[in-house]
Amino acid sequence: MAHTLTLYHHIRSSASYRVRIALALKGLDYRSHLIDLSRHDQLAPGFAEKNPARLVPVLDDDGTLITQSLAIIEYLDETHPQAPLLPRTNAADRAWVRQIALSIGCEIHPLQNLGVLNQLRDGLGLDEAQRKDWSAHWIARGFDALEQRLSASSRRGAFCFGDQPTVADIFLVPQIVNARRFDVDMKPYPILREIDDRCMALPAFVDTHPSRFPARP
Ligand SMILES: N[C@@H](CCC(=O)N[C@@H](CS)C(=O)NCC(=O)O)C(=O)O
Repeated sequence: MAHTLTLYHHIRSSASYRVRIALALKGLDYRSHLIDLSRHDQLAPGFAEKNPARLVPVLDDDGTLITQSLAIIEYLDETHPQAPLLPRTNAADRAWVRQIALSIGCEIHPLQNLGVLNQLRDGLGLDEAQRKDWSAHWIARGFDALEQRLSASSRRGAFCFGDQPTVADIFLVPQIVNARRFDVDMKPYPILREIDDRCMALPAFVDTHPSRFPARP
């Protein structure tokens, strides 16, 4: 089958992992183009044509370029309606799911993005331990609110919303990978851990996990 989708992504990027999960949940085949952030591939001249912000992921659907993991995932959800990633029930349910994704994508993840951590090191002179504390602080603050929101909601089921994974879970699981990387204590978040465990029983989350990709020589 001819590939029409190409994903520009980095193995350890949580925003990239989100899109890999969405593609897997929908059973979509795609061409994988790795952008190694540790080798600054995102700064190579050609990549700015894909994304002037020089961030991954980028999806190329036969020449249509899309950046921002949530925009990519919603695009995939609209163009490939099987295995819906947003509730088809009503607007309030969809807003509820999106608010979880956005609380992670806008309020947690950007604060411990590679560029921010590099600026804390190069611009403000923070050492590795200080940068780790910084990341852990913002993740814990975001997870406190998320745990509370999920514990209080009747919309929660086996997953963040109901009994099928949605965009909310797609954002949550990669953020938990980051949390563990920054040694965030996950004990205060039993609901988040339970949902993570359920997701990690699904091939779409396991097969696309950063640890599944061979290290580049
Ligand atoms: N809001 C964006 C975030 C994209 C993003 O921050 N990507 C990171 C990797 S997770 C990146 O490319 N960082 C490269 C850098 O900071 O130089 C999305 O959801 O796609």
